[in-house]
Amino acid sequence: MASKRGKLIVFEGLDRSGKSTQCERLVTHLRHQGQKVEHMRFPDRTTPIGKMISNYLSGQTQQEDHVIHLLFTANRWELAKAIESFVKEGTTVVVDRYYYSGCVYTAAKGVSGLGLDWCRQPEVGLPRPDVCIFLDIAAEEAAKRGGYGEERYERKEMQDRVRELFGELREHHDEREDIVVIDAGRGVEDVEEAIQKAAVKAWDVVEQSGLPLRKV
Ligand code: FDM
Ligand code: MG
Repeated sequence: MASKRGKLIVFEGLDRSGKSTQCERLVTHLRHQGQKVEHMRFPDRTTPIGKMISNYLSGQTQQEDHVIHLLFTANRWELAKAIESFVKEGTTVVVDRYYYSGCVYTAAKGVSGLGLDWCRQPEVGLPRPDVCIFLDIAAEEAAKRGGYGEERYERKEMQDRVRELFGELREHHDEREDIVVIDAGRGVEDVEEAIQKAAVKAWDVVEQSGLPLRKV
């Protein structure tokens, strides 16, 4: 059989929605099936830009809102070629947060001129996910899971707005066809099963259509 490209699978959701746990579970599951899988997360705090982002999130430094937005985007661009190469050589890339978070978290600040459309522009041209699995949970439910941490954005009002904006992205923007909503308020195993089903479906679409990796 001709060598197949890898898939680009993204997880999104509020803080404490279970993204990291479910990402790891899917990675493990796919590897057990014999797939080559690379696990990434954004922000990738290990690069120089990622360190600036991390310092901003922890409150150690301040950044102008456009600037931090563009740093988050730049952090994706610095790994865009790597993602493309992995996918091309047959490795599936599973990503914990991507440009959807980039758009909604900045837009949720409510700064004049920084709406979803503006926020999305610098993301245009990045590798486009084959599927974005959105783990849906209300901010109150998420907060019950051990509470939020100390980082910037980990506040109820911000999380509520983020959830609303994820909804807007799903309804009105080009992203909508990529996003699969999974009810993340259930037990870990149930959520995992729903994710695997969504992943298989997206996987089959790519295999059957021979769809190349697209761009945002
Ligand atoms: N975040 C994440 C953004 O504001 N923009 C982005 O582009 C990305 C990828 O950073 F509050 C926010 C979302 C979250 C914070 O993310 C740190 P993790 O997943 O909690 O490390
Ligand atoms: Mg966090």
